Amino acid sequence: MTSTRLETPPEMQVLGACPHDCPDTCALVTTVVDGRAVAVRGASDHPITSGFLCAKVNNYQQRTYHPDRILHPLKRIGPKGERSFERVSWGEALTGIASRLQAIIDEYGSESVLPYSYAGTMGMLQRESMSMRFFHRLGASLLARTICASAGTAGWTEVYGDLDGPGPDEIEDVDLFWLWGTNTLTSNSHQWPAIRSARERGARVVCIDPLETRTARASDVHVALRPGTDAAFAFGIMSILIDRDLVDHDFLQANTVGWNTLVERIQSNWSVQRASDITGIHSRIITELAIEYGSTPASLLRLNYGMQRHAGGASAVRAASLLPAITGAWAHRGGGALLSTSGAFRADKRRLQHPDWIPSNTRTINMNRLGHALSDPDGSVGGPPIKAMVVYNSNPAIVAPDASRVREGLLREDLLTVVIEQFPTDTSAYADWILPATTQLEHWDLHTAYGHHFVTLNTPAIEPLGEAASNTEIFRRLGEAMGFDDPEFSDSDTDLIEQSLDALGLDAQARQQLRHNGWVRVGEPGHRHRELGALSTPSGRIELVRSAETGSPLPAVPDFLPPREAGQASSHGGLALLTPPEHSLMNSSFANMERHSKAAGEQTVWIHPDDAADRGIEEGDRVEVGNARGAFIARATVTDRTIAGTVAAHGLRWARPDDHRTLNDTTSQELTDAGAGATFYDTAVEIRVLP
Ligand SMILES: Nc1nc2c(c(=O)[nH]1)N[C@H]1C(S)=C(S)[C@@H](COP(=O)(O)OP(=O)(O)OC[C@H]3O[C@@H](n4cnc5c(=O)[nH]c(N)nc54)[C@H](O)[C@@H]3O)O[C@H]1N2
Ligand SMILES: Nc1nc2c(c(=O)[nH]1)N[C@H]1C(S)=C(S)[C@@H](COP(=O)(O)OP(=O)(O)OC[C@H]3O[C@@H](n4cnc5c(=O)[nH]c(N)nc54)[C@H](O)[C@@H]3O)O[C@H]1N2
Ligand SMILES: [Mo]
Repeated sequence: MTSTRLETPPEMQVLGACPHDCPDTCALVTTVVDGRAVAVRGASDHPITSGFLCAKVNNYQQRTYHPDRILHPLKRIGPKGERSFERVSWGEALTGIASRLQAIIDEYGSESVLPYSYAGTMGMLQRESMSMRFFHRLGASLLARTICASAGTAGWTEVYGDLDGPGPDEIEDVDLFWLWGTNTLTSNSHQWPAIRSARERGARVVCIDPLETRTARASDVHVALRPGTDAAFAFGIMSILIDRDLVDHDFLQANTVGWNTLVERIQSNWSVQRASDITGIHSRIITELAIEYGSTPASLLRLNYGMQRHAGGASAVRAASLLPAITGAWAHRGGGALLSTSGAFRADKRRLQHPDWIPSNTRTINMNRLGHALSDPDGSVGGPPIKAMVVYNSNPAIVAPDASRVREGLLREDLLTVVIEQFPTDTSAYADWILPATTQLEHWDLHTAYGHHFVTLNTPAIEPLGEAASNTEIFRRLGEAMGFDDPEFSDSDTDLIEQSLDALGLDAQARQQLRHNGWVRVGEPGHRHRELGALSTPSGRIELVRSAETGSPLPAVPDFLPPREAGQASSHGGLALLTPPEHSLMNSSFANMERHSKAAGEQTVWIHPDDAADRGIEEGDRVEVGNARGAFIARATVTDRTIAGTVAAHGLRWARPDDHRTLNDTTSQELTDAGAGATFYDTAVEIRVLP
């Protein structure tokens, strides 16, 4: 990688991108003095970042220079999980890892190697480029990266074919927002200023969430439905829209298929009363909301990922996403629905990742079933046992469901575990080898987004600390150690930037703007996202009902699928446990930083006063939250910010030194109805006071 930084002036501003898994993908400005980053701020000229960063990422240099950073390769010298490592050279680590990998491949075949990664960084380079080349060339098992968004994607694409919708810079004319299964002020805060200014003009904001989140408190109406009942709510709304003919027949005629079938289904199966019985929301409220929605042409549903982490998560997103097609909201500027803008970037990653190198019939392991895959009691993963796992951009000991099974797997003496990390995490505690990764201030990257339409370039602000290396560089080195001499393993990070720009199809003008400003928009703001034109559904239109066999596991006509564990009707009994993000943490990232962990405080569990009284639980009691899979300890917060029957523990904190258990000890490895997603929020628990 060429660098001109040795000749740079003593103080400079370097443009970058926030790497974290958040819809906002902010543009950063890092101030560097004498080669040291001294401040990280939000770019003021970026239309979405608008000069402010969330409290997590502001002063990001504190993460980069944190004393706990891993800055040298480490080799395990004690029992797994006990965190005893010694410093080794890069040469020793690479040779040691490559020879173990080769021995495992010789004995068990290359599919016995499993990559495990998610979204520690979202960049096109450092997330998956060289890493994919490495694992595809190796012939490793494929990983289904389904822990976050795949159920929602499956539900949405049934209807619209690809993911896109109005971004925050397109919604100034919207008159009604439904923030549905999203805690906007916590997980998508750069969406809020646009909502706020629409509101100053008279727009109304409805928040649909079982919990009274910050966002619910800041909205005009809070609809606290039971978890996992969103599809029933949507069908209840539809029954009113149909009864009162609050329907845009011209839009439906021109843009959709399946309307008559959907109407028949709703009229025969749904009523506002049935929706009320399932959701726990009064019929009158559902009716009023439906009338307001049906008589406000410019409405936007901001769907996010809360509703999809349930057994029927894909069906929920699918049902909700039908509404703007029925009222024709898509035809109005900023109207419609937004789940994700990621489809707008149309990235062709073939050259970056070389899927053509994947040997035919390579098996795929679902990351949500890691505990199962590592123990594989009945050989049901198919193929050889997993004998080696290479973890990067993820902290599976904390983030994966059914965590005690994951830890059991990580403890296996015969499992080679390599962890590429910035910090000593609960996962790296089980590693045989730890390789030191750079942070965003130290490496190149290029970012698309899923909450807006901007591409952002991340230029390194400082040299890598210690012996840390970027993921791309680490996989280049691992490729070399494995003897891969394909030229694709010599592409530098700046080569990969060029290949990423090509993958996005950016023209010369866009590239110039990107280099100059640090960001560029794909497409003009304000185009109508779903009015006409060819969608990538079988019919090319909005599919209210599926028009052709696609292999989707969902029924042809949209339906409601009740929660598996957490529903009223489930045989599990107990309380439904929600475990959404903690405001000052980013998944499990930052949980080790003082400022962030102090703001997050200790693990609490919200419990409704009625449920607390039934169990003799009082405010501040130390309680155990558990089920047959496992349990964790928390401090009870008795509050009506949750509904009766539902409790909430925000995450994801790291385990305490004296107790490995965290809230994912209670969640299950069961999958969603489509997209094979995780069902984190479909969890039944009991709570008892600890003596
Ligand atoms: N501060 C912060 N920001 C984050 C993250 C973080 O950890 N911290 N994580 C990032 C990531 S990876 C993601 S995927 C996004 C996630 O952010 P969001 O898409 O907002 O999703 P969640 O926070 O999982 O859930 C949002 C809300 O849905 C509610 N919910 C749960 N079950 C249901 C249900 O059945 N129906 C309805 N209507 N609501 C339900 C929860 O109570 C929660 O308040 O946020 C990103 N942003
Ligand atoms: N119970 C429950 N569990 C959940 C969720 C929930 O809501 N409830 N949310 C789920 C969701 S939506 C998601 S997306 C997942 C998130 O799961 P993960 O993607 O695993 O996210 P993080 O916990 O942030 O861990 C990312 C790790 O990557 C590391 N990292 C960051 N940048 C780099 C880099 O450049 N190189 C390398 N090698 N490492 C890097 C960080 O230090 C961090 O330890 O968690 C899921 N788990
Ligand atoms: Mo996520």
